[in-house]
Amino acid sequence: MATGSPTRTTCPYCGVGCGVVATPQQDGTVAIRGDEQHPANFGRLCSKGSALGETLGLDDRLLRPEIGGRRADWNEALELVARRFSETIAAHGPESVAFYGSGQLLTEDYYVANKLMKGFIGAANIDTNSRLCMASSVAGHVRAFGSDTVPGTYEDLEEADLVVLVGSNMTWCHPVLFQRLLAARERRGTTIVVIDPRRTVTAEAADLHLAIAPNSDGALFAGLLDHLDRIGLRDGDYVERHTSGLDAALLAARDCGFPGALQATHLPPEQLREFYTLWSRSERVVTAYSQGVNQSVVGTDKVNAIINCHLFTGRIGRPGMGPFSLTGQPNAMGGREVGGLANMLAAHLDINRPDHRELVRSFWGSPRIATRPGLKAVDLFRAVGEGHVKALWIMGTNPADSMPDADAVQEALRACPFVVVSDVVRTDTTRHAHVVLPAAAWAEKSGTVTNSERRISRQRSFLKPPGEARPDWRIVCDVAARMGFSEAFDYQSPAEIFREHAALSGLANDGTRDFDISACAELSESAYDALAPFQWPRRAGEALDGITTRFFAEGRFYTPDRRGRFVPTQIVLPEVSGDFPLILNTGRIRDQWHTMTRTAKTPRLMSHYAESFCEIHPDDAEDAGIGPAALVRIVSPQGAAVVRALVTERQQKGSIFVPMHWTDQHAAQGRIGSAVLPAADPVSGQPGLKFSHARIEPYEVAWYGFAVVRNRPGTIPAEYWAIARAEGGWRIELAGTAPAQDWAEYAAALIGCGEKPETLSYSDQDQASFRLATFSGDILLGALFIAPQPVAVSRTWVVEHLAASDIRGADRLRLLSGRPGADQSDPGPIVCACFSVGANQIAAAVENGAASVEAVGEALRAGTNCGSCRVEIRRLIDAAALKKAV
Ligand SMILES: Nc1nc2c(c(=O)[nH]1)N[C@H]1C(S)=C(S)[C@@H](COP(=O)(O)OP(=O)(O)OC[C@H]3O[C@@H](n4cnc5c(=O)[nH]c(N)nc54)[C@H](O)[C@@H]3O)O[C@H]1N2
Ligand SMILES: Nc1nc2c(c(=O)[nH]1)N[C@H]1C(S)=C(S)[C@@H](COP(=O)(O)OP(=O)(O)OC[C@H]3O[C@@H](n4cnc5c(=O)[nH]c(N)nc54)[C@H](O)[C@@H]3O)O[C@H]1N2
Ligand code: SF4
Ligand SMILES: [Mo]
Repeated sequence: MATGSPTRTTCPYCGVGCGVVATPQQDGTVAIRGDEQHPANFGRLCSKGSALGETLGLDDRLLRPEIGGRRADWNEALELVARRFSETIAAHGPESVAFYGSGQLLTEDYYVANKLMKGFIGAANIDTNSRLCMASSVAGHVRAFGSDTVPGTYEDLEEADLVVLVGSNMTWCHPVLFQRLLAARERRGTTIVVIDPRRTVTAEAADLHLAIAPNSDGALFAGLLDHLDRIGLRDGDYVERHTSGLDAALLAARDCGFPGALQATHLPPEQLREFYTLWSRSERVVTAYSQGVNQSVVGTDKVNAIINCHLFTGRIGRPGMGPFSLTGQPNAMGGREVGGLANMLAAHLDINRPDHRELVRSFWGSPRIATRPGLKAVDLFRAVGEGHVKALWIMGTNPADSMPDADAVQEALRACPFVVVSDVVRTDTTRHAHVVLPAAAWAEKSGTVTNSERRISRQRSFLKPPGEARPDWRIVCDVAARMGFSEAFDYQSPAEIFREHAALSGLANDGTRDFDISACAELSESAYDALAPFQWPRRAGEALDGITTRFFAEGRFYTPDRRGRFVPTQIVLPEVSGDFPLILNTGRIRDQWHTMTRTAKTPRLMSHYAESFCEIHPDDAEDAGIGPAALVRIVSPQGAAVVRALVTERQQKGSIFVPMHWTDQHAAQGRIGSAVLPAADPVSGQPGLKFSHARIEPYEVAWYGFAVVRNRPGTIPAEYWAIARAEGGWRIELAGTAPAQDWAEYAAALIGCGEKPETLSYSDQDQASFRLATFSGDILLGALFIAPQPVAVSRTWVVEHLAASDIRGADRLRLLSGRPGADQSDPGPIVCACFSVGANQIAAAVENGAASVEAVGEALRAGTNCGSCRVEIRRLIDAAALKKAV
């Protein structure tokens, strides 16, 4: 089959920043593979990256601008946005308007949005979802280094003897980098320690798991600093020549000490000692951290507690050692480079310094410049709710779901006089927009992104934008022009914006700022097109090659005295409240990306978890009267959500965990953001999304249901539902307080009808249990299973019938029973999304002698592509071994 030419681009999901080769096929699909030449992934992709080709469908894309829900043309929409922003500014001043952006925008999009707000509107009310993600790392870096610098590289993880993962579920969230780490462990015997209150798949793959009490990381690392001091591990020379502030930090650490760390973390003393010994003994140690550190009201202190230990031992900026902040989004780092946060300027210049402001203003030739930091996300939406911000433009993010206290955010949006949303699909946020602008999506956009190790890669378009969709940078520039700033926003291409960004980074820099890519200031269009991934800094005159860059081995920090700063960190023991005795922790699962606007499009990625859940320790479940697979209501002072109970000892007592992903688009009451506390870290403004007060209660229902249908129903008549795409249709979990009058009628409404439908059904006498399947010819139109307790049918096996084309006779009766016969196989819940291999298949392979993850891979291919399910496969092998042993 003839195909289009391959395009090298970058994955739009996580901060690993893998290179992707996309090849459009004759039949309209796009083949996706990892880019062997990309230094982030060397050809590997994870389950989400591999499934990118399946997310490009246009079924729910925004194709045209809309005003008040009606179709509008671009000119009308842009005019309206520019007029309403200009009028609001004229009447109420520049701080009465705001932008809320995203670490998923490209650097060029981000640059122009920041330029428009800070330089031309003249306020700094531009904040982004990076506030929910990386703000504590940024603040911690700035406090310690004087700049927002990630000192190390991915290679350091491979060259370390000890890798400590703090608050990071890397197996699922940075899968390809985790596979690199595991491969390095194979080669050199790296020790991996995971610090996480939950026993995650990452913790299971580690050599040591410290299941600390939530939020006790600060004490853990303060105790470590004290320990390092007591055993004489100070790198006297490094500390003397390159740092300041040690005395105060040591004093605070001594206050905590081993007893303080013990008290805060609740760890067994020997485990704490083991960790301190490991860390002390390994010169080559990388402490990598993610949202278990950042998303905390003490997040910045956690970051500095970690950095303190690396500065103290001089273990920074050399191969195999250093603190390492794992960025979340594909362009979290690029957003920071352009100053996309409300307390930054551009190019790592300081908004609080008049000389820096003047530098940027004159470079931009702008009439004014923001003179003080703007509102940070939580405060920003509060100001929207209170009526101080009267016009808001949201780009590439879904705050109606992803902000803490998300119902209050929805209220604020509802009350706001003018809301603009640029997105690629309809979301819970676009519902509140006065103007919806259709943005070009990943496959259609060109620009750059920067990954966790400061590596800038090109994202290249390989499809034409559908309908009237336009790239974000273009939309921003079009509005800027209509606000009277046409000259400063007269860009013809992303390359032109990138050159300007690069030039600004080198302006009056002379080594005074870390971020410098002035080597790109005069990049031609064709050189930009061909740009290979490179790490910053790249100063004017330097080659754009693949050399590795690190910071701070020789000091030279970006503080005024060029010394790195120790920061004394406070230890606060979290309080639990009487009415809300549990700690609600939230985060991610392997196959979903945030609010599921793209990953939910592919059946493969919906098969690992088709429904949201709440991990609960068995004791807490028992106390609350919640059985396995029952529905549980999570209640906090902010709000509530209803999800499936997943009772497991992997969760520590006193805490529960719910994924952040489910929205009103996929479930009736699954938005956990409603229940999340909006309290934020006082230094970084990052909300503590991992720690809310909550209680759980059974969600009492009279009936449970499970359905498969060909077409998504317009409405789903049940108090509880969760819908997921399946091959050939949809799968739906259902529950309600009052049974339907007539289940057959209910089923007909849900399933819809096809040609000459034939229906089989079964019900017990009082209709408490009911089963129905409707066929048209040889294909299944839909099936419904109702029971008074959680429905026990083989989900994966039932769902497979949607894609089958010859269901006859006995097979139909089998389907009605919800279980395969002895002659049929039930794959069980899908474990390997890359090759759709289920738990039952793996168990059978193990039964047949596959005793290792490798052997299972050989038998079934499971775990042989991205590898992120290998820990789960291991778990199944261990469970089988245990069963044999008892
Ligand atoms: N599959 C998938 N991958 C993703 C994303 C996605 O949506 N889906 N999103 C990307 C983005 S934007 C981000 S920011 C990253 C996030 O990547 P991660 O930070 O790895 O993911 P999370 O699940 O948010 O949180 C990590 C862990 O922090 C733990 N934790 C909670 N409280 C504490 C605490 O007090 N201390 C410690 N030490 N740990 C704690 C949680 O139990 C959880 O297991 O993932 C990126 N990658
Ligand atoms: N409870 C809880 N809440 C959390 C977190 C948590 O751990 N727990 N994590 C937080 C973190 S770390 C993050 S990063 C955020 C993420 O939260 P969000 O940013 O709200 O989540 P996404 O679903 O990634 O939203 C991106 C939106 O941009 C759209 N989009 C995709 N491509 C483009 C494009 O090219 N242009 C435009 N204009 N739009 C595009 C998508 O359709 C989608 O609607 O969530 C935060 N919220
Ligand atoms: S690890 Fe997966 S999600 Fe992250 S960039 Fe690579 S392919 Fe994309
Ligand atoms: Mo994030």
